[in-house]
Amino acid sequence: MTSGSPKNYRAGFVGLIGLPNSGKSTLMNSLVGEKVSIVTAKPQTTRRRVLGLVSGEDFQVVFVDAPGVVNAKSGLNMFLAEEARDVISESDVLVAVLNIDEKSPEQLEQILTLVKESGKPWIGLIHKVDLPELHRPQILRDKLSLLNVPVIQGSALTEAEGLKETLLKTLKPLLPEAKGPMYDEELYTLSTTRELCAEIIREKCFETLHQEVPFGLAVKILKFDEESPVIKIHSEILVSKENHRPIVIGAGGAAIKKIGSEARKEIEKLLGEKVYLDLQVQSKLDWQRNRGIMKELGYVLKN
Ligand SMILES: Nc1nc2c(ncn2[C@@H]2O[C@H](COP(=O)(O)OP(=O)(O)OP(=O)(O)O)[C@@H](O)[C@H]2O)c(=O)[nH]1
Ligand SMILES: [Mg+2]
Repeated sequence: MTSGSPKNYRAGFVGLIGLPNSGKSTLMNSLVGEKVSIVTAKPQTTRRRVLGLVSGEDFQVVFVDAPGVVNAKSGLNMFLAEEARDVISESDVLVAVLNIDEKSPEQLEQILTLVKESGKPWIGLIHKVDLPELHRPQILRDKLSLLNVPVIQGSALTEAEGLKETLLKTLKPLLPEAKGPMYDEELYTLSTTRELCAEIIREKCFETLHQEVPFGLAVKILKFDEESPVIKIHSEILVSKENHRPIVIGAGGAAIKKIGSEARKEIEKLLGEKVYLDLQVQSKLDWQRNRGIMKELGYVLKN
């Protein structure tokens, strides 16, 4: 037991479960107070779970940001589906993130079914309430009110502080009792610096590139050299089709320059030091169907 931990200490893993684009990663960052998970306007941004820690006097929550729930039986999408399911089964408590701008109420119901069937304690979060309501969220509220679970609402974008306070207050009694914190209270994520850098590069690719290109793209850090006066990062952007390579590079190298310069600035902010960032674009045909490459990239759950 950590000396000084209060008697009623609680700690646990809290999975954020929702559809792609429901705002899980935005919520995660606002709860942690740091950018630990990348955010874009495109669905299926988050691919692997990201852990973000919030510690208080008598509690520690490890929030788990999962990929949006999708139905798929092969390739990268199957990994996303499995990863979301795994986060559900490994969490102590779940937050169903239900975004009011979702076009399909049936899909939102699928999230409710998943969290209900998990048998875990959970709360419903009606999210993005700063937006005009699109698709009869009152039906959702009525459904939630019958389920006998705590329901809160808010916007991680426009009222982050208030939402954090309400969410933590609602979550705390649902967390398992614990002798003390599970992780160092100073930590805010369990991602490594390499992982954070690779994700920043991927985010800039998502922002710069369109149509199907970002969805078939992965980022690998080849070398992270901290010995030299300027930190040198060598990274590879993998594309799944040969004709995506010139798109990532852009006319006269314009796209890759933009990705590189935006990623470098953000990595420098993260590391607090000057960085030299080298980006190479490689095509590996249909890497999403190649188990060896998927594994190397961390997109395989079971061996
Ligand atoms: N209006 C509004 N937009 C939001 C809110 N939270 C997130 N967004 C926007 O919704 C989009 C998706 O946000 P993300 O946080 O990446 O969503 P996600 O659920 O993590 O998405 P995936 O990783 O693809 O599953 C981004 O454009 C965000 O800026 C919110 O509270 N209000
Ligand atoms: Mg996300």
